Amino acid sequence: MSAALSSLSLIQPPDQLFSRAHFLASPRNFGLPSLRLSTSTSSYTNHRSSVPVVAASTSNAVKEKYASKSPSSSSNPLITKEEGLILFEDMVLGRAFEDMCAQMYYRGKMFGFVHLYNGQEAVSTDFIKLLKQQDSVVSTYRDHVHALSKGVPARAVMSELFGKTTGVCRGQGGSMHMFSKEPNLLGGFAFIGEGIPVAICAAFTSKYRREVLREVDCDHVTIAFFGDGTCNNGQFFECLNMAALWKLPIIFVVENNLWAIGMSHLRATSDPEIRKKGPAFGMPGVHVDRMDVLKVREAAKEAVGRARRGKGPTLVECEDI
Ligand SMILES: Cc1ncc(C[n+]2csc(CCOP(=O)(O)OP(=O)(O)O)c2C)c(N)n1
Repeated sequence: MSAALSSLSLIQPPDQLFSRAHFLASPRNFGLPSLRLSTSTSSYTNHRSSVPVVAASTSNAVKEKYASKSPSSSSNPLITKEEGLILFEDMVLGRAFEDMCAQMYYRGKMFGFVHLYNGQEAVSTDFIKLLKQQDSVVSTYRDHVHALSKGVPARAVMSELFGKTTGVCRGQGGSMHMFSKEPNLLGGFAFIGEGIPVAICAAFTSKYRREVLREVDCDHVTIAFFGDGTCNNGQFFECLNMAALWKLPIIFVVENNLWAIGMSHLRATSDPEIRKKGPAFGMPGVHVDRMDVLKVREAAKEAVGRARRGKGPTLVECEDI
């Protein structure tokens, strides 16, 4: 643990040290997300809308604060051996890749900042492995593993981090700006929230092609990943509005690790239950344990299926229990 912490601390700018160490202090974050089966979910209806807020779980802090609000329903997290192996392989790839990044950064082989994804693998794997090649993914500045899950070769991502011309962006983007046309990875973004409008454009394109240009087979969906801190950014709200207004085939995936660098989510956010912001705009808001691979997969299947069927956007908040 101490080795992991010390190598991580060397790849984070000083303002990230406390939060990252704090995040890593949880033993669960040293294992891959679990494959444990759990069967209950909870739901309640937002007072401003009839769109349900579905809650699979809450963090302890939020649970204490909102303990009284969650009656339950059920889910059916079934998976075949082959599917399980695909998920497992992708998560192991993500973890091994990031561990190697930590080592290489520590040895001074990479320039700029490098932000790792350890502990969040289930989210990337579960959502992106449901997508087709033509579906789009928009990432954040913590983007290596999203790129891997979307099919960018690990060699091209690592070369990018080394600043080589063989990198996915010819070595000119670096850690926070992974982009690859063929798998429709529409970018990592150093400025938080900047990727969300790009994702809206991709989703709008899909809808325009299907409904205006009459390309009936165009059922492409877009996923935008971002952190809890980004949800206090104006672009998030503007994009929720447009997505709901135009019923766009998009999924907003919030990777809520309870910290925005050194700022606690609970200190910075008037209502820490991010999923409630979905129903406020007229789309479902789902809450799921991001450490439970099967639960995340169920939430992802539901949201991706909904977008593909032309039923509009979903906001999914993935959080530790
Ligand atoms: C527009 C903008 N403002 C401020 C920053 C500085 N900054 C870098 S990371 C970060 C916090 C991001 O937190 P979150 O969205 O929760 O992502 P996570 O830490 O979970 O990856 C901030 C404010 C930035 N990159 N872009």
